[in-house]
Amino acid sequence: MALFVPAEPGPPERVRSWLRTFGGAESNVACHLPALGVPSAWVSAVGDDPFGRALVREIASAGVDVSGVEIDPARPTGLYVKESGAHGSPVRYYRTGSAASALGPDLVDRLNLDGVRVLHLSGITPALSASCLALVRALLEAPRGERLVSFDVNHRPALGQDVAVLAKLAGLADLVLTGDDEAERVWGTGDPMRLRELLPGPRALVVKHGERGATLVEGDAAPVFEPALRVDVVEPVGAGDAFAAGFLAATLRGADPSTRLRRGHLQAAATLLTHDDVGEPLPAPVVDTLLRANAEAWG
Ligand code: KDG
Repeated sequence: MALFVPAEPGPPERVRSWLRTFGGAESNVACHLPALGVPSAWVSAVGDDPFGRALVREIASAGVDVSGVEIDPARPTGLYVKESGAHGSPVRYYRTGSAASALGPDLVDRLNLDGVRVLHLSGITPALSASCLALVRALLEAPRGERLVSFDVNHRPALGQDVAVLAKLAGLADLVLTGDDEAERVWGTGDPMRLRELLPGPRALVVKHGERGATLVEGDAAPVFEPALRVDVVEPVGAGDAFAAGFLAATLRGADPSTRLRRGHLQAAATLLTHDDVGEPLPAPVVDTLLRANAEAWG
């Protein structure tokens, strides 16, 4: 989606200058990955309009392969507006009838997933329309061989997602990422071990506990908790996507559980420091130092 953030202080009714950037859970994840050394592609649909052209160009300039993005001449690009605040950012969507909401399961036949090691999906897309739900379900049910399918629950109260549907879709993934607050809304608990019992299908589960840290429960191994990095939050939207990208990049490299979680936290920290949904990664020397630092330096 094209994303609008106020470019001056004051109530939105009075703001005249807006920064136009871009955002969306899956494209945010895709945008982080090239900077982490992982090639990525984003598949979606935009309208044949200036916002669509701009966001595809900007996502491509992050190094993302956008060749699978379709242009829908009949529908507009989705928009969203974010009021910025460190303790939550009210968002407004203008995406009913958008190009992306018209995507459907026929897309599966046009997708070339050869060589794709991770397919990342989110609980947002299935909430956009019945056809989007059918698409995400088809992707989760398709044979995948060695490919890992990750699913970020992304429960957004403003979207009115059906929590039973979210729970069912998550159960079909290999890796599920969720905040403990959203897990509470979907499964009635944010406790990682209790969630593990409720979600026996996925091989791995990452439960994020906000500014406290995150827990990885994988296979039969004992849960691993890693504290988050303390940062002065500018605006939190997009941090979960950044975390997913850092975690997935380290997973693809075969890193150990703590490093995978730390990579997630480091990527999230960079996004928390900006009004943007993606932001700039932390400088490599800072990342290297923090990856090696002991637990006290983090928590
Ligand atoms: O995770 C961030 C997303 O919530 C944001 O980019 C917008 O995809 C979005 C949505 O529908 O909330």
